Amino acid sequence: MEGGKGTVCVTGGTGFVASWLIMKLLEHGSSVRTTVRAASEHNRDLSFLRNLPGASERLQILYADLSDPDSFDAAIEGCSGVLHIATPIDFEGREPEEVVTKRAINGTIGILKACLKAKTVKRVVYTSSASAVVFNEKNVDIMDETFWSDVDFIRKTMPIVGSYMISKTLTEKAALEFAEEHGLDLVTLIPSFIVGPFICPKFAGSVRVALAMVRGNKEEYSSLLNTSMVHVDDVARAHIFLLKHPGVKGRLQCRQNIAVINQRGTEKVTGNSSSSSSKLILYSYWQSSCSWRVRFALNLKGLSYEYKAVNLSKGEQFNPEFEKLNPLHYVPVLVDDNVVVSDSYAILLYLEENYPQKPLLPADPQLRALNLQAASIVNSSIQPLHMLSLLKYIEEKFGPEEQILWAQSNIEKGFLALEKLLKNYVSRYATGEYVYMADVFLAPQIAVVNRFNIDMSKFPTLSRIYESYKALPDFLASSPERQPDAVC
Ligand SMILES: N[C@@H](CCC(=O)N[C@@H](CS)C(=O)NCC(=O)O)C(=O)O
Repeated sequence: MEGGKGTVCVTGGTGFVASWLIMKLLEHGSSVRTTVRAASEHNRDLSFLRNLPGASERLQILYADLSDPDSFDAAIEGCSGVLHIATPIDFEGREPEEVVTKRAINGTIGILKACLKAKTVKRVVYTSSASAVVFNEKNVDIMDETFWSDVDFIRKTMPIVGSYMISKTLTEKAALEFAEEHGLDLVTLIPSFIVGPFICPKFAGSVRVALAMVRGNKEEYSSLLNTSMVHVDDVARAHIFLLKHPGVKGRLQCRQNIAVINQRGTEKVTGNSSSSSSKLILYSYWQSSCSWRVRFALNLKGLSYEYKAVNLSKGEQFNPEFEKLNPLHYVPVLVDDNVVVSDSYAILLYLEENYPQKPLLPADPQLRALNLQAASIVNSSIQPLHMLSLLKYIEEKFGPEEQILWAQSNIEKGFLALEKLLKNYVSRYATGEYVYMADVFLAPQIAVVNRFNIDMSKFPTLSRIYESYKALPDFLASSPERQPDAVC
């Protein structure tokens, strides 16, 4: 079979997606060239490709290897479209990350050079991966095509399995840059977690993981947490669509449903992204800033909860029933099934460990420490010094004047320290562009100080980030006046 008008080259033909795509292209009447690695010639039976309907007339299999970037020239020569799917996968960390990445980039650039040499290639589709998008510290619900994975973050958090994610991220960037520089019509397709049937003899890795619960493989459950999945047939159709529609440019995500699997691993698989546990109960008082922190955190993590009001002005915190939950007689208290935890700081750490979605502590050690420190300053060195019971005591002992002066001086001391601490990290939020634990503690704290006539112009950083908090729906929904026990 000669290459010519309409012939499509698919790299990595023995893989899960590529083999399915070859089958679909043949069904559509296309002529296909595919590449497989020569090293596997002796131990790999290619009959699953050769026996596909239409293969004997319209499928040609050639040897090429990403380790030899020039080896793709023959497969690409004369083709009108190239679908570059071949990619090194090494989740066991057998090779150093740099080796995997170098092979992926050099191989891809070799393929793109072959496309330029051929002079017949009108369109290239590079198959990237959601791994090139989602692994970063950006604490948002939706990541579109403008998001990139952060390779330093991957190196820190996934030392063994990270080479695939890093190589996909850097290869996609390199491909886009090369195409831009050389005027090559290239689009990148970013499928999420691919599932569905397969024709290749090797058990497709993502399908194996998707079946973790069926196979009872608990170690693999975590890969499925909040995972966006897509059917292999849709991925194949997206490739074919992109070949035929040169007007579509840039990066394109290809995803379908989101499987939300409860952190405990087995309990639920639902069809939407809002979580999960209906067992959480929060004992709260609408005006309590400590309760507000927890309400804000629960909202950020998308956790629904039952609200149980404890009326502090009526002394309900001293009821014997409540005392069983917190012998200190303070709100908030969180009950999660049979776990009871009080003190907002402890609750936040509990949530972080048990509901890790939307992390409230960044991975970077300095930023993490700073978040803990800022939260702790609010929790131990500001709020306890202006809490109602203490102020009442001061008022009784020393009079109302002393009460307000005491509160003001302690709040200002804490705020001044926070201004200095955050100075080099602050951006839209306390420690950067994302809402973390420092913000969860700071936002309600700043909100309540108007009770004490604090001159906030002395604290420009805190004033600025407070403006950002006021634009956050999760913060607004947790505010006192929107609570069921609010008396406004
Ligand atoms: N460090 C604790 C402090 C809790 C606290 O002070 N709660 C206040 C409301 S913000 C309370 O329950 N006060 C009741 C009282 O003083 O009797 C936390 O963060 O949960």
